[in-house]
Amino acid sequence: PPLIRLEDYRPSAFLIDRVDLDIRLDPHAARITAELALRPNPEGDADAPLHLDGDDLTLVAIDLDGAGVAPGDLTVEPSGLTLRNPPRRPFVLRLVTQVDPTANTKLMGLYRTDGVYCTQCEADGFRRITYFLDRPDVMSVYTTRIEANREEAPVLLGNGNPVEAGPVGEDRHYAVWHDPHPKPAYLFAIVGGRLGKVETTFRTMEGRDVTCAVYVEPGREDRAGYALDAVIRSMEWDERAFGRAYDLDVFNVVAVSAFNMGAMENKGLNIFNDKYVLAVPDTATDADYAAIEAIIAHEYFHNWSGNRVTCRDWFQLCLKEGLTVFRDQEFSSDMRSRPVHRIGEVRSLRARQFPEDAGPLKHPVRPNAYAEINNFYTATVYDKGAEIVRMLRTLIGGAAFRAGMDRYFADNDGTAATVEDFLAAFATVTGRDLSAFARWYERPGTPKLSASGRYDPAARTYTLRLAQILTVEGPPLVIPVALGLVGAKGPMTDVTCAAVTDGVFILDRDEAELVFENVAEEPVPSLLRDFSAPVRLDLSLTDEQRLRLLARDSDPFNRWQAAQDVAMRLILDPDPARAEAFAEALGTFLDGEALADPAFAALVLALPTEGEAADSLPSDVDPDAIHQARRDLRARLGRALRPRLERIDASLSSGKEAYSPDAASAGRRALRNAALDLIAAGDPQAGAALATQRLDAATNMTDRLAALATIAQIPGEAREAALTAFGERYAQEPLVLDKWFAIQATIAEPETLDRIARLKAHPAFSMTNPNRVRALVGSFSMANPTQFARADGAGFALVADVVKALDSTNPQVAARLLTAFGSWRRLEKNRRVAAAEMLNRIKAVPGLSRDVADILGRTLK
Ligand code: B3K
Ligand code: ZN
Repeated sequence: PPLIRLEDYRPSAFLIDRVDLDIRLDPHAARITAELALRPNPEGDADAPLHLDGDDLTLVAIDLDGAGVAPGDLTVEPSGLTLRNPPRRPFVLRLVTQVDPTANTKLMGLYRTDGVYCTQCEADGFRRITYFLDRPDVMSVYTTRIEANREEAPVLLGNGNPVEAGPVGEDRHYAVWHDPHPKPAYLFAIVGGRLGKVETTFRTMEGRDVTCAVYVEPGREDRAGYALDAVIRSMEWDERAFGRAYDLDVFNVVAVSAFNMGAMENKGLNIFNDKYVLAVPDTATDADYAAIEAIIAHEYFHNWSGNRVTCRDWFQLCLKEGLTVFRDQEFSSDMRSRPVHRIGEVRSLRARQFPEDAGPLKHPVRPNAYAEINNFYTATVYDKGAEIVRMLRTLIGGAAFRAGMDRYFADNDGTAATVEDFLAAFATVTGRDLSAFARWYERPGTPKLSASGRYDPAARTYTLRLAQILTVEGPPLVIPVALGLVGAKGPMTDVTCAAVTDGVFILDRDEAELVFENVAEEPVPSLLRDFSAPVRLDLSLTDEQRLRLLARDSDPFNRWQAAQDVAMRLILDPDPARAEAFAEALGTFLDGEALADPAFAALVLALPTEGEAADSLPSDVDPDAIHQARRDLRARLGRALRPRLERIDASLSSGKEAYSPDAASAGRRALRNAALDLIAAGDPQAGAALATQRLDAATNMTDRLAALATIAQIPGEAREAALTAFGERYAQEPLVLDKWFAIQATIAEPETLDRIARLKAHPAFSMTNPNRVRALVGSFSMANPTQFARADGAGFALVADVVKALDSTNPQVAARLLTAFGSWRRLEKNRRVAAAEMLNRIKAVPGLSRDVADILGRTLK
């Protein structure tokens, strides 16, 4: 597919100031009348024709300032329409188009899910509703009239504020919405359907009363309360943390069941995958509650970082996404335990972004070129993008960061901005040159930070050498390295180092040498505290030194990291004696602190994943060997820690108290469930029995699912009985069945392939609902490395078949599934050959979508 390049950006030849829409909803023939107030863009090409984007549209009528368009002046193609000689003055174009919402399986544009009409326009879905300048730097004020059958769609929602509503004839009705804030088409949305709601009001710091509502399938209103509460907390927080107030009279969230991603920040009308809205203790886990809170916040925060200030072009995607992820991470950290949340952020960065950045799909946080923009909503743009914002804050300090954010919003409000505009705001308020820092946006690959130290007892100095090793040639990056020294009794607070300010050294050269003075004993360096930069740290320490960090460091992140590092080495290079020493250190840690901070302790007990172990190897990855080594280590730890784990299990037993999703309660459940899982690793028989008990006694989904997950990895009748009972109990709960599909898809046994084949025929499974596909097939490809990457190729074939089947109906979801092949070149030979064969089989399919062809082309290159 042809590439679109950043360097080719040109302003649009025309602008659209005002859009008046009249949308008549109908299951198969929705009619859209669009009146577009156009004018030539003074900054655009003065002689250009007018090209409006279109996709899968039927053009019913077109006129210009009330008169027809001469057929010779108009070309209509599948990709849009062109007016050869448009007026060189303001004019109004009226377009009537027709679409079939029921047949829209791509879930882009206007579609219907479970009888509810909804839209998804980012990145380029608005052109599937009407012909338009579908690019984010064309911003318009929208007025939308929606008309529908009253029975079918009693609720009609649009962007902005409601203006009027009323009946139309016998059985139809209408509503008019007006959004005063100019916006790009990708933020347009409507919803029509039979929906229940919960609502409340919020008074902004500016004194505006906002009606906030969450709409869900009727009868599910009791599951919407947590999401609504998260809306209110998000609004309060953005005022407090960033001085950002909401700017409309209503804020609506709608949950729909078929959705290509998590949620969408349409102005005043956020549309959500119902998985990230609906929650009651019997169906949602602690992780679900946390995700709902984070995603509600994320979409709400976009109102400023994304909507009020949007992106000039799609290359600038990180401008809204990286920044908004940073904002939602800060929000969740304030709502929960900051260190625990930070560890979670880094775990997911390493699980998703590091492998992406090391494989064929790697790209800069601001890409230079793309074939299909929907393939660039990646962990790199989102999560590494957020890390860049966090490093900027570390670099300039919290107060200057806040001042720079204020400046950014003030200078760019109502405009479509660039990464340069963002950095300019911080350069202005600090007077600093940020051009070297800006390289983070351009440079793909995860840098390596290599470190080594030397202690001189006579001089009482410690010399630390730091060097950055980049994956592509070029001038150095600016890497904030938060650090400290740790002695036998704890952090060495008396040492000094001129190059370190507030515990941070800024490495902006290829290498540097730091000399610490007044160092009374040989220290262990604690580097990259709180994960101060998205790099791979290369520092060789002994297990004893690392275990000192676990026991004594003041930085919780590095304490956790130390345990991870010891475990990782034991997975890659098993050694019974060192494993025993590790178990002993964990035991001491648990005795001292497990009950004081259970959430943190649960993370310390969670060993690096198989994926992380694979990612740490340069080539010839054998997933079976990694799986076996990790399993053996867990078995050993489970046996060595058994009495302690049982004590933890007993002392955290929740008894009869009511479930609460707060972080402290969730932390206790997490530790107790981690203990259960480790007991089972050490003694599968006893573990299965205990897990079965726990499954029966569970009073909430968190505990029930954790017990089921433990049993699921232990072959035997108890497992099959537990799975059957769970499936029957939740037969009417699609979101719970997704968990059930996922648990079975991730069983690390050869029979899992047959199991998945059976589950594909389960009445609750559906290829047209993205959540179902992701639950069964996505979990398999992403979280079952031994079976997905089977040497016989059967796992690859399973996923390839689904990609092929899905490509013609939902190419976005198909392309996303295909990214699971991203690390295929680092596998050992047999697996590599098998993967290549499957990829080439997909390639042979005629008429592949641009989405899949793009991922495939890059993966095979
Ligand atoms: N902005 C949307 C993602 C749109 C994805 C389009 N393929 C959700 C979000 O990041 O908030
Ligand atoms: Zn976003």
